[in-house]
Amino acid sequence: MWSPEKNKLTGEPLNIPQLPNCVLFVSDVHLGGFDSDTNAALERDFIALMKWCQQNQTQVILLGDVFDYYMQYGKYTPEVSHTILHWFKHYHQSGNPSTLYITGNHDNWDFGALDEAGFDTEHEYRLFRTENECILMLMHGDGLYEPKFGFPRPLFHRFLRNPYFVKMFKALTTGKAGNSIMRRFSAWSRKNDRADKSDKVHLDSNVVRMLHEFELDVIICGHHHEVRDITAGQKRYMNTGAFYIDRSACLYTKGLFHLVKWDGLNHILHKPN
Ligand SMILES: [Mn+2]
Repeated sequence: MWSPEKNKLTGEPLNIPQLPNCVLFVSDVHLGGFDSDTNAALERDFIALMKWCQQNQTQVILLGDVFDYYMQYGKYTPEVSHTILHWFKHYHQSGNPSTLYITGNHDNWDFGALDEAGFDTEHEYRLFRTENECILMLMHGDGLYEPKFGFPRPLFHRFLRNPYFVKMFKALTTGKAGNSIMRRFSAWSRKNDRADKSDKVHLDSNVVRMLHEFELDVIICGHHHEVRDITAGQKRYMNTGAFYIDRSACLYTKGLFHLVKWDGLNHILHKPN
């Protein structure tokens, strides 16, 4: 259990914010990665779920790969993001609290547009304290920059996130062309990722290790597109799975975490019994 005197994770004085009472964690929407009908259905279901959260006093936290590929070029933002960024901008301007957006390996290249839409943007991880004093870590799941976690991103992901590569890629392409090239590449890598079981084992085993090594109580992430709800002693690992496949997510309410599913037809968030 977490002790207020120490923070093994950072070694710094504890300053961990409290998680709101009711939170929905969503990741891996991969909007823009499919044919136009599929993209439209995905966007419609996602926005409907965001509205449901607003009506039900539920704070949303996005855990990355909301867009299948997202790279901002100056003022240019990919078209696929416009409806959602517009919706959130309006939502934030209407006095709602800022939505935390932890970027993933498909939508990491934000250069201010997410902040402009009122998001609280994070590229690594965040910690929260729950009402029953559990420490929760949130991340996307593709790895972490800081070596102390022992969970480096795959070499290729690090290359894609490298500022020199990004600068060169942006210099060689227009916003539209660059996003289109990388979206095609994303579709290809998504196909391969799904086939690669070892990636899933890699994420799952690192999460369980980090739960113990850093005295965390709960880790929630996405990335590998399969839901997980694993209890190891007092510790809990939850993976939201992929919204684009299963309309799955995680819900925190009344001090408890649940895997949930969005029923876009009936606008119901199904919780386990
Ligand atoms: Mn991912």
